[in-house]
Amino acid sequence: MTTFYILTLFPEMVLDGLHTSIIGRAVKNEHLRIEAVNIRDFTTNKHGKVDDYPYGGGAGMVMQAQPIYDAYQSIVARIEKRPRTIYLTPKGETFSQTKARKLAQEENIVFLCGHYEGVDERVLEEIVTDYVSIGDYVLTGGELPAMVMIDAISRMVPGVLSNQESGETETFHNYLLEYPQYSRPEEWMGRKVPEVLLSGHHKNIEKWRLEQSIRLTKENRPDLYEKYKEQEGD
Ligand code: 6GU
Repeated sequence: MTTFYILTLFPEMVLDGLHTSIIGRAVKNEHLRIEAVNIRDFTTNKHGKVDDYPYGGGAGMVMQAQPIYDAYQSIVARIEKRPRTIYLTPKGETFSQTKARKLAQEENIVFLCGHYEGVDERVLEEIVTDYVSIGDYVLTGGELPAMVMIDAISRMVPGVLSNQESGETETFHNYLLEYPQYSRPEEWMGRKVPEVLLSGHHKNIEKWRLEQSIRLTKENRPDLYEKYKEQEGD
């Protein structure tokens, strides 16, 4: 069983988001555990203050080291070895399906969600094993990136998806995007389902889907298409 620990100032945000749909079902079926640890519960001042002004000046506030470290220690005290600890930051390495697949093999993963202008560097040096970004844009905090990562990692954990919901999806498998899908009715708003999909001819259907995947990848993701061609040996 994989356990995700989320160090955050907004525990209800991540817990609400991750207890629905397939991930919620996996928690219920005990394939996953998701625990939010409220950093504010570990402050030592009466006001529950977790941030302060940056040394050297500048805009915004910095999250202080002590409450984060104590919240982290409350997790480490309960598990055998030092866990993978991911700090969500646009300065990190970009997340990918390959990283999701690897992280799905960990027993425990800690996510540190920062806010304000950042986190005191010294606590990062002390606890963080991986710096991860989810893409080239800036968000107001690490909670949404943590939820994105937990969703992607969870679906690679054995038992989380049913046989119907395959983990090795068409998209990103062999560097191609998935072909278009259709369901009933055969005609909707004057648009017909492609004839070949109604033919029952499996070879032709496979060929059509591969052509569609190649076309979509060329159009939307020329970078992926280059990798596909390399892998195909041309
Ligand atoms: Cl991981 N954090 C924040 N704050 N913004 C981001 C991000 C992470 N990844 C992309 N943008």
